[in-house]
Amino acid sequence: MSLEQTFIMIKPDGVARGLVGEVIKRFEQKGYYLRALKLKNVERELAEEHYVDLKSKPFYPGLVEYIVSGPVVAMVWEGKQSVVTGRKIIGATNPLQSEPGTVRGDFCIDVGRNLIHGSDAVESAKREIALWFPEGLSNNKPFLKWIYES
Ligand code: IDP
Ligand code: MG
Repeated sequence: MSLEQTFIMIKPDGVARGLVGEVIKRFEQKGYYLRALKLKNVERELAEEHYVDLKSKPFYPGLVEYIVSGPVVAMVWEGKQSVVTGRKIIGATNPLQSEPGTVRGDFCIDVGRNLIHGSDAVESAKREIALWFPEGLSNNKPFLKWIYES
């Protein structure tokens, strides 16, 4: 069985609004397991590197300001197809187009305050996890047999 990892970050608005538990709950109850978590004040260089692919976009400076504006919760969640399913749990980039039942669909309105980040592909997840967790991950696999058949 190949268990994918995805990088999920609760952005400063999500932390400030007290939605950390709500987000964690949704990933936990799906059956994914938490390999890493930290509350972090983000250095500007890290925010810039995280969103380096968007550097040419007009909203990039505002996006970097948003990410450094308060602590974020950075996490790694692991399980079958966690990248694509994580994106479904999160919802569309623009919260007004996110379905109800998704995190963004349920808890936010503006694209520039869309509460949460999730890796968009397995390769970007690897890059982001290495960037945010250079110290490596914990070894936490307590309940696999209750989630997977084999
Ligand atoms: P994603 O977070 O759904 O993967 P991306 O296109 O990778 O979306 O954009 C990264 C982040 O940049 C978004 O989550 C959002 O916070 C911000 N962003 C994207 N498009 C806009 C925009 O048009 N205006 C302001 N912020 C934007
Ligand atoms: Mg993205």
